[in-house]
Amino acid sequence: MLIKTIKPSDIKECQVTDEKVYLNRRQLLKGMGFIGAGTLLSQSASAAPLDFWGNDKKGTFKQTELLYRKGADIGETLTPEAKVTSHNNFYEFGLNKSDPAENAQGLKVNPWQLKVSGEVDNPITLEYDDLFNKFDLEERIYRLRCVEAWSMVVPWIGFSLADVIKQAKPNSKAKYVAFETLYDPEQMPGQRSRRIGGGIDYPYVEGLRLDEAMNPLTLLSVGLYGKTLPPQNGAPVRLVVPWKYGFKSIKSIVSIKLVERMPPTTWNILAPNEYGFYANVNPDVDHPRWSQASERRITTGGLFARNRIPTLPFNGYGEEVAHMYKNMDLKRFY
Ligand SMILES: Nc1nc2c(c(=O)[nH]1)N[C@H]1C(S)=C(S)[C@@H](COP(=O)(O)O)O[C@H]1N2
Ligand SMILES: [Mo]
Repeated sequence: MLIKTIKPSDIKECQVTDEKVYLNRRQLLKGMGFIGAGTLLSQSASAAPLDFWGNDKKGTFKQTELLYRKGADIGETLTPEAKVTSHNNFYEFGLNKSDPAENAQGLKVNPWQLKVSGEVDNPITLEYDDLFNKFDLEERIYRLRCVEAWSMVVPWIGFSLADVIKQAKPNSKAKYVAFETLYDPEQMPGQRSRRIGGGIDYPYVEGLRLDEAMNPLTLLSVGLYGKTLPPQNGAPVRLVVPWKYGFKSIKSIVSIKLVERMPPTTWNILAPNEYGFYANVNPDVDHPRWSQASERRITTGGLFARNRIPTLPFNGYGEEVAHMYKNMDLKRFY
């Protein structure tokens, strides 16, 4: 156990995450009128719900053990489970990194329906149990690189999105895939209040080109660290696209729709000059307000662990994915 010399309430979240980027992203929302100055100031005053070091957070949501095929070691130190499940972005439950773990524990995930529809010959609906029984579950250890320039290494459990799409039999019109998160304001405080939810027009939506969706790396995740996903990580099923910025990896999905045209995506709608449709991790294309050349790897350590590492093109997955973009200007299609 770490001996804490600093009370959690003494530490602003912006010191824990990357201070500059954290403030910048909030500043954007504030400028758009979604966060009052009071909100910015009250961050440190509100009691931190979690152990600051992230070591003791368990949550009240019941996770179940999964049966799965072990994944390949990628030679990276895993981010501890306590960090993966306590440092989250899930704006439906609030803007602070600790909000999702605090506010999402009551999310009802069973029953759940995930519909696969649109330009397909065989529309399918996956019920809660289908998410764990219909496909072989395998572990995939992936790097997750947030656009805010922090990253983690997470042992996800799930199955290839391609397996699901193949079952639905896309027709010749299908060119893109559109994803939607649950819309349930009663359960998601950020959907009831523009202040809590960052002014996003919910439901949260995301999209991929069909070849990106069919890439073997693209995962539908139903678990992490050997158990079902906790709500803050997107229970019961979320996307994981490891070569793209984290915001593409949409959580708590209820709809996957094959479509003809490039679908709208949440962060692109909010700030199109800052967040593109593609959002491939790229150290050579900076965010308009901060550098993407390096990232803070969240491993162990607390306040004093720097862990600054260079960011890799396609988050290190170039061999698997660069061919999909070989004729594209990645500065233009950011
Ligand atoms: N529905 C929804 N999905 C979401 C988000 C969100 O706010 N809402 N945040 C995204 C962002 S910005 C990141 S970095 C990842 C974080 O996933 P994690 O909390 O499991 O690490 O989820 C992504 N998926
Ligand atoms: Mo992110």
